[in-house]
Amino acid sequence: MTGVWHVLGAGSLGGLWATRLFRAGVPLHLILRNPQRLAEYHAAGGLELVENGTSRFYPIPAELPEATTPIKRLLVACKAYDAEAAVVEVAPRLAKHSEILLLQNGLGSQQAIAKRWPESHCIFISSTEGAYRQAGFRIVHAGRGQNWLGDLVNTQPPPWLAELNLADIPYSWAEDIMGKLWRKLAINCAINPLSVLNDCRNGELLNHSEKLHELCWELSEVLRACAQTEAADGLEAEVLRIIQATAQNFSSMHQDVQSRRRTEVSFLLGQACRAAHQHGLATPELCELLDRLQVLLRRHGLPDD
Ligand code: NAD
Ligand code: KPL
Repeated sequence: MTGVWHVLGAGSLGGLWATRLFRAGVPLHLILRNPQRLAEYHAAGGLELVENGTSRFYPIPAELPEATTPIKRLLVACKAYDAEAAVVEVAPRLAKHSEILLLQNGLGSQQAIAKRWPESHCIFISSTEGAYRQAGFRIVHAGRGQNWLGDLVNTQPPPWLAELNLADIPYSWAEDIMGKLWRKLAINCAINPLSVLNDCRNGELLNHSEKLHELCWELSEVLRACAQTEAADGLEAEVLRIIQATAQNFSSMHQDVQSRRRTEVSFLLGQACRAAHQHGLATPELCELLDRLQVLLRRHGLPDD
């Protein structure tokens, strides 16, 4: 084993990673946000993972951010809008040259963390796994997928990747992690806001093929302006393929809005619009989509960023 992992945020994806690492014998600690949540966790007896209809408890040790043991490898499993503030809480414990693994969707939060803690070594992760929380500490593994890991500074894969093998966590080392993150961001920008505005399952978006075409065209332009040419290639075809493959699903943003949870819009469509603006690109379709989405979010009493 290559040292203790700390998992910050015991939600859906954090719980999915933590339980699989723990049962493979990898030493790890969960970091829970406050004493009340820690007490609830102790009362629950651990994290419960439901896979293929079977449920098991994992009594993973848990602590508060202000514990004093040094942190050498930190998996940040909060939403993008919480990630930087969550790292601030444990920053005094970060060992020199610690590793910070960032599981956030979209872009923006990872760069902010990498800039703020330059002595740490940041690894970005793009995940297509699916998990959701059914109750306090009960997590359902809803869909298999892939985790792409990559590092903007060191292109060599780290030795602890072997622990992901042991834990049966699917992964690939991505030499071009920014390409993977941008591609996923663009797909989410094409599908998720439209599904919220039309209040529909992904498949129904096939009735809006002209709008999808215009959005994909502008998104491809944004990707090219950001030097993400590969991520731009064939974007529309992949969006249509994903819509068909997930036709019966509601997008994650649709689910967030339905459950009155804050969305990650600022790190998805907001990020695409900011990048367009920085590069002097006119993206009227994306801007209009963001405006309409923000109006809807405010109408639902949700933050529009
Ligand atoms: P989640 O809301 O289920 O879990 C986040 C957890 O972080 C919550 O338990 C929250 O209490 C905790 N948290 C927030 N601030 C904290 C702090 N300061 N200290 C300690 N804990 C704190 O979110 P999620 O669905 O696991 O998503 C995490 C990230 O992974 C998001 O960016 C999401 O887009 C991405 N993602 C999720 C999935 C999925 O299937 N759930 C799939 C791919 C990507
Ligand atoms: O990732 C997704 C999401 O719902 O967030 C898909 C299904 C690909 C749609 O954008």
